[in-house]
Amino acid sequence: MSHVAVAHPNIALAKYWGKRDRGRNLPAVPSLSVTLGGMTTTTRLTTADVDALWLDGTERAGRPLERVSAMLDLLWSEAARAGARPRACVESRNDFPTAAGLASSASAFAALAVAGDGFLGTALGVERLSCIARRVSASAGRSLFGGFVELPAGAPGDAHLPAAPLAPPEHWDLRLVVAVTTEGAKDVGSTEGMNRTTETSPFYAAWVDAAPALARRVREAVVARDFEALVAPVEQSALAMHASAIAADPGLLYWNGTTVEVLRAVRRLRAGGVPACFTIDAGPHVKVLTLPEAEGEVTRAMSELPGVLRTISARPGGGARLVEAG
Ligand code: 2P0
Repeated sequence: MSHVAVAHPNIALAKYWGKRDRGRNLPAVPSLSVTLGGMTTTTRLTTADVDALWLDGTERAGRPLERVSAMLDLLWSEAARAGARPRACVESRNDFPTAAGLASSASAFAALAVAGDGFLGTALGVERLSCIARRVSASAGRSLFGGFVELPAGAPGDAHLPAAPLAPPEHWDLRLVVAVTTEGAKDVGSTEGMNRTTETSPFYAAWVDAAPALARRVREAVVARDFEALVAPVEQSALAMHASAIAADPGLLYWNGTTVEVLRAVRRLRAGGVPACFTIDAGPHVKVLTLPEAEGEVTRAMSELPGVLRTISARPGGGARLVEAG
């Protein structure tokens, strides 16, 4: 038995940062993302005696394998299947660099949800798969769907909280240029970073208060395909998220010097009439949103900045899907 699924990373225009309920992994704030085409995680499940995990050709044990087994267990129990869950050898590959800050956990767990559902024969449907992926890694719940996707905040005790598609990839040909500012993994992962922010940042409550209105403004701009209206709430969502993280104890400094130079360069471009705005995740890279006619100029401007190692370009893409079953 072998089942293969593919999924793509997503980038949040309105950020998720903080959990309402850690056990159920419910986000404290609503988020809105765009699923990216081009970059792909491919995940194959085959029958095995015990669960095993291979990431980009290297066998992994410990926490990564535990999360994989936990997701397969969730699929099995969600489908109320009796008996022992079949064990799987999971082989997952990314065709994009993990260190590029492109949320490889989102595409990884979205692909695993779909491949696992096929492998186990649980036939749960995309909404329940999104809910299960979200429980393992909240941003993964969004990568089940293509195009523009929303994940609401959870209410305490929520059992069912999937992401939902807002508009297909064809809705708006936004372009994303990633300015890569370092090679290598970040110091503090997203889960640990957001939990530390929740527990210790005096600005966490202000972030949770501000986030819903920002997400609403991002949503309106996306629905109207209004780039000018998108700029302010996208940048404020990223900056407010980072402000809350920077004020944690000890403060989370995801940025490096080049990050700040890129932010300034984006604003210079915009002052010169170029449609461009930035967002930043839990790492030092800057993701620049733009429109097709300005993509070349934005890419050139980013590439010329000292400290920018390279750029990666992306555009809206499709949701997770099974590509092989048998
Ligand atoms: C986002 N990030 O909305 C935000 C912005 C990072 C910064 O979702 O703890 O790996 O597994 O639910 O989904 C990354 O966090 O966190 C993330 P968990 P996840 O894209």
